[in-house]
Amino acid sequence: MATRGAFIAIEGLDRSGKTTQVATLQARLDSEGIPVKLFKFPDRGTAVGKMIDSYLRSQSELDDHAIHLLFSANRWELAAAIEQLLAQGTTVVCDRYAFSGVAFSAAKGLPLEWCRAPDVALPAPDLTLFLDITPEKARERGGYGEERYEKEEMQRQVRDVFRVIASEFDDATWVTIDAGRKQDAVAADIWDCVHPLANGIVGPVQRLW
Ligand code: T5A
Ligand code: NA
Repeated sequence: MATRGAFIAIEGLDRSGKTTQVATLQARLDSEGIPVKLFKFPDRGTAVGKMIDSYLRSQSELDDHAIHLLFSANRWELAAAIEQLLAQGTTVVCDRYAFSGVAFSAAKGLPLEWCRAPDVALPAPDLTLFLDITPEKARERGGYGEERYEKEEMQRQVRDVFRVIASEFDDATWVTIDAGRKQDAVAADIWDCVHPLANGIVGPVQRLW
């Protein structure tokens, strides 16, 4: 039976090592001869992404609802491309996805169900790997940067919302990984989870949510 590519999301708190691990995973998939394409959300390169970038760097102000919808629109801009790649048998790895969208906006106080709504019917990851890190460990990595959400109290609240989101998934679809360890140990756990999906998936892409 024909298979499609696997859709894998790497989620996590700021400084948890997502971008580092996504690059390591891409190299591993490449070396195994598995076609892979990376996406990163927000994608700051699109027209919507430029507005998001300006907001995150505190160069512009936006209503909490408005910025939430822009983050979602940024995913919708790329949803068709993701689906096409999956159909062609390419594994798609996303550095953040809709779960970050919900977690960060709900952490600011917007209702969880309102936050979910604009992402309903987006392609759903087959596997989400949540890189979990304590604020204390994140601080050891040089602390948070200069961007809008990179403050300890905000990150604690985001972590709480991610726990709620995680509880809605089964153990095969959402895996929490202790990202406070050495890079190689985290990468090994990620590969253990991705490896069984890397030769493709039978059946249609699921939908959020
Ligand atoms: N957001 C995002 C929303 O509000 N709504 C949305 O819908 C979406 C998609 C920008 C912000 O937007 C919010 C969430 C964010 O606040 P971003 O552009 O992904 O999101 O954020 P970045 O700043 O690019 O990424 P992070 O700061 O979150 O970092 P990463 O990617 O988690 O971590 P990484 O790999 O860059 O590593 C951080 C540092 O730690 C070191 C690295 O070398 C680096 O210096 N490091 C380690 N050190 C020790 N041990 C390890 N195991 C290490 N792994 C990495
Ligand atoms: Na990153």
